[in-house]
Amino acid sequence: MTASGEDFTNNAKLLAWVDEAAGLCKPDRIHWCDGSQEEYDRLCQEMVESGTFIKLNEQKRPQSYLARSDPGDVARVEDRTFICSEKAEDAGPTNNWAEPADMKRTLKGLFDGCMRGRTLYVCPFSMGPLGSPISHIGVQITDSAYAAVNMRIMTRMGKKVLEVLGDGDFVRCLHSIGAPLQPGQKDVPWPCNKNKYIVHFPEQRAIWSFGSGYGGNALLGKKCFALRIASAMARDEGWMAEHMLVLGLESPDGEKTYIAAAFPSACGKTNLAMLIPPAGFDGWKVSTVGDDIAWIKPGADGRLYAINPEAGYFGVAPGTSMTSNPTALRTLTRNCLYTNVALTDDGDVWWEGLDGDPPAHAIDWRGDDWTPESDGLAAHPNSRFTAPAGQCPSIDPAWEDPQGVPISAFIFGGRLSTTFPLAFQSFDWRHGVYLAATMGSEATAAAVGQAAIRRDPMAMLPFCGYNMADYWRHWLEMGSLITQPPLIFRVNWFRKNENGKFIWPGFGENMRVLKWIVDCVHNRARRVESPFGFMPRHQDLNWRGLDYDAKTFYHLMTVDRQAGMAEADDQKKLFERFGSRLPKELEVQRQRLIERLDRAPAVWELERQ
Ligand code: TSX
Ligand code: MN
Repeated sequence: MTASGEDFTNNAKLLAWVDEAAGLCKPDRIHWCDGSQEEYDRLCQEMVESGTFIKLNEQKRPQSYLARSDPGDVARVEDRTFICSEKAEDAGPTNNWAEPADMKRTLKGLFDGCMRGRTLYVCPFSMGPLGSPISHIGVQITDSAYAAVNMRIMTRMGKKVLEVLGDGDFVRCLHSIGAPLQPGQKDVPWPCNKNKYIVHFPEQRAIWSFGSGYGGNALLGKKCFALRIASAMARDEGWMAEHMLVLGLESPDGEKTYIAAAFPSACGKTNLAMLIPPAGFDGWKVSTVGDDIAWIKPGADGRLYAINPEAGYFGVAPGTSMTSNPTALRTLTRNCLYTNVALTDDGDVWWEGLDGDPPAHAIDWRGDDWTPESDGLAAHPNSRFTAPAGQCPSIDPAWEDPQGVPISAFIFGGRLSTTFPLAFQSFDWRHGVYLAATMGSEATAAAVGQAAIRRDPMAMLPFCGYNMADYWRHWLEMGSLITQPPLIFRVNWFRKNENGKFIWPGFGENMRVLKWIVDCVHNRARRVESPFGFMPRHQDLNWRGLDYDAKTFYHLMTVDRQAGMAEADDQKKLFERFGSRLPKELEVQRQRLIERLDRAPAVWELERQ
């Protein structure tokens, strides 16, 4: 017996929307997801039978599965991602814009009959703990069972969400892989369409995604809803949707401090969220609230409170190891989904960077035989794990607190081999917003030794659902709205010396910087003023357990006047893209940096302060 929508909800808007979508997509069947373990297990089993999933060795990886995507469907597609606001200026120069009515016509053409021969799954989900005043509800319609089971890990999904929804409103998330089946046509393991569209209608709070089954293109609660649509909701409603990890730091005395941090891709965000304090930090505990997205609202006490809207980690697998992130590896021991990693002969998973010797033989992400002598990679560089957050050993006790956790500091960091020191604090909120807005990260260019800075303001460049200049204005306004704004810091774990070697050991040693930030929060840190911001001296950090001399540290903290000027000059190109929409305050801050550098020696040395 198949249940109909009325067995799940009386929400007239939802029933009407599902009817409308089904009328357009013309699926063979409709399945309302109840979110139960039985349903999850059944969908996984059906995907094993259809060839989409491979069940991993039950002894080595209990209740875990591997999927291999189509080689043309391996990542988010930024050039196919659109923000369809009524006015092009409201999407801004950093987003692709299309006229909403035009785009709707195009999409309706593509979605017409796109689910023939398939099942339409209705997945009601909550971003954030059920019933939290910071949470919001979405419903994803999808013809991908892979998306449905991933959504069950990444969000709170199913019947219980509909009870909370009642007759309220929700974000409409319509997804199709765009691969209808003719009667009798044999399916493939990863159906998708070459023609892809990831489309957001921020004013209607709606998402239409066509042609891809992968990651952020298909799990619409994550980047599409929790960042692009939510950032527009947050602007309208006075809160913040940010591309940030949230972690807790507990001192040996039990003093708890929460920090949120934004980094562009390839900076090791998940590693920082799950950091293990090094030797010399006995009694200190780091706990994980979230590794990717934070929804942040002002509380009655004038502080900002954050929740992690997600319920799982959709992390990059390659590079995850006992040295980079033992906590993640312990999270991955069971109940996980893997996409585009390698399969070993004993039914386990493997990826480049994992500890130990590579397997003598494996099946690579394309499904071909692989040995260490093979030319290509065994795991795709963007291969992923989907893991339930609740089984992370460092999960914070308050990670599902509906009130969220109070944020005391924001950290912004890029991957910068020159110019930027390890850590500094902004002079105030507005200077901090400027430091975040001008954040950049290096993408190694084709030319050898050349590294181009890609500006990635607040790590939101691909994820801001409206004009980035308006987003900066919103950040500036949030600072005046709250009486106890978090302190703002910039960090850079990636500065290199003349020999191209990393000066800072990174990873767990970053705890030394985090502790200084905690000391700043509680007004017990010594800081000195540099042209960039407030800095710690060597004696202001705890060096117990690490042999790191003052000379190397001061080298790491140097501010080169010429490099700083070149940076300030380059920032101008970013600001100019926004014309008159740029908040004046940001240009004021840039001028002030130039003035401070003008007054500084050619090489500003912390040592001399
Ligand atoms: O994740 C990283 N973090 C943050 C950890 C909490 N990575 C991994 C690269 C990003 C995906 C880092 N890589 C970090 C870092 O802090 N730092 C570096 C650079 C680095 C790489 C290797 C060494 C040191 C620094 N090795 C040795 O010093 C032996
Ligand atoms: Mn991310």
